[in-house]
Amino acid sequence: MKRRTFLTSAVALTTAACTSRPRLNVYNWSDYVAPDTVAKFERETGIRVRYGTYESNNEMLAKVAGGNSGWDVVFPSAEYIGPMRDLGLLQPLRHEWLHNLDALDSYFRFPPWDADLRWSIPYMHGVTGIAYQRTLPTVDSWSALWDARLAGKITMLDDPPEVLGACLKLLGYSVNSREPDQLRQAQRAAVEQKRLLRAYLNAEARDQLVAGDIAAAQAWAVTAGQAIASAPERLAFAFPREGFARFADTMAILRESRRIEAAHRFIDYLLRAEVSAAIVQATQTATANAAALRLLPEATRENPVLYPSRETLARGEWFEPQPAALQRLRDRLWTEIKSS
Ligand code: N2P
Repeated sequence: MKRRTFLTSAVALTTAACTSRPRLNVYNWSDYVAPDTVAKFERETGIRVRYGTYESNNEMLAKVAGGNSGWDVVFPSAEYIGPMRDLGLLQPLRHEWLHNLDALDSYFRFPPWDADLRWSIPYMHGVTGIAYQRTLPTVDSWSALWDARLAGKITMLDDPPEVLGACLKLLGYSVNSREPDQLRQAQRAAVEQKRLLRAYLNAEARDQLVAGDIAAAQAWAVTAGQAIASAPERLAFAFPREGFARFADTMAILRESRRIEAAHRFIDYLLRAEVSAAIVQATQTATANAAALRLLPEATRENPVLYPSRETLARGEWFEPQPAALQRLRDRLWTEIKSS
C-alpha cells in the first residue's frame, strides 16, 4: 500500500472509531459516584462518558442555562426541577427506558416536587446541619455559627438558599419564608455573621474540618459524613433544634441533549441496586434507592448522620421553589451579603 493511501485510510478509520462510539456527557456533584462507577458503565455499554463535577446548583445552572452546554445528564436539587422545567431546560423522561424505577424508596417514587417523576429521578438526599469539632461544648443550635469565640473558624455553605435558610431558622422562620420582612432580617443576620466567617465553602469544608482548621461548619450531611468517616473520634454532626433544610438531588436529562437513549441508560444504571449500593459505600451518601439500602451493612443503614430517625427528620423542611419576585429579592439579598 502506498504511504499516502495508508495514511488516508488510517485517518478514516480513526475518525470512524471516534464518531461511531456513542458518547454521553454527565455533569454531577463532586463525590457522588464511586471511583469505578463510570468506567464500569462504559465497559458494559460501550458508551464513552465525559464526566464533569460541580459544587453547587448555581454553578451547574450557570453552565446549562443557555441551552447549549453540551451536557446531557445533570443532577439538580429537587426545588430546581420546576424552575428548570419552566425555563425549557429539561427533557421529559421516558419511563419505558427506566427498568429499575421500582428500586426507589416509596417516598421518592412519588415525591412532592415531581410526583410522577416526569422530569427527574431522585438520587441522593440528606439534611443541612452543623459539622463541628467534638472539643466544642454541645452544639445543637444554629446560634453556634454566630459564636464570636469561634471567629475565623466558622464556615457557611456557598449557597444562597442554604445561608438564608439557616438565618431564617435561627430567627424561628421557615427556610421557605415568603415574607420580605423576614428575609431582610435573615439578611441582617448573615451580614452580622460574616465578620466571624473563615469562608463560604461547600465540599471544600470537608478537608478543613478533618485538618481541624474549621471549628464549626454549616454542612450537607453528605459532606459531614465524609469528614466524620475520616476522623470519627474528632468530628460530629448536629441537627439544629430550630429545624433545618432537607435536600434531595435528582437525575435529569437536558432538553438540549441529542443522546437521550444513552442518557436514560446511564440513569437506569445508577438506579440499579448493586451500582447504587457501591456508590453509597464509596461516598457515604444517603440514597433514595431502597433496594440499594437493603444490600448495605447495618452500620451504613444506621449511620445517624445519613439516616436520622423519623422524629429528627420531621424537624426538617424541603426547600421549595420561590415565586419569581421573591426569587429576585433573595438573589439581591444574597449579592448584598456577598459584597458586604
Ligand atoms: C456532594 C454534595 C451535594 C449535596 N458533594 C447538596 N446537594
